[in-house]
Amino acid sequence: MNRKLISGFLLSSTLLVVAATALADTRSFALQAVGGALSEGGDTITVNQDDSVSLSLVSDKALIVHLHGYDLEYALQAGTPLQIDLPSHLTGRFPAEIHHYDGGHGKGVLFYYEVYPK
Ligand SMILES: [Cu+2]
Repeated sequence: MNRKLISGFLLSSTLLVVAATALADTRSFALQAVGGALSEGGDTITVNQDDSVSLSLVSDKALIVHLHGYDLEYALQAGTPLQIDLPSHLTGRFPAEIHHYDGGHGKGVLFYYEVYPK
């Protein structure tokens, strides 16, 4: 390979890396739960696989959210926003269930997390 070919190859590899990075978006969501249900922000978070997903979650009562599929649990203190970086490598529609609400039993699904294949 001569010098010109090598630099051309390096340039196209760099462009490929930039293109691949651009496909993964950064997505931010903010959800507010009142009385164990969402008061705003809708009940479905929709992203694409491998997006960087950041979720701010706040509840008027202490609760534990269990994200099925990814099997992750998040404990929320009343009135204190929790900043969560959600993984997005698994595709599908996953319920985020309330497991404990204000010291009592759960109140069902807080929101759905939908991850579409790339
Ligand atoms: Cu669960």
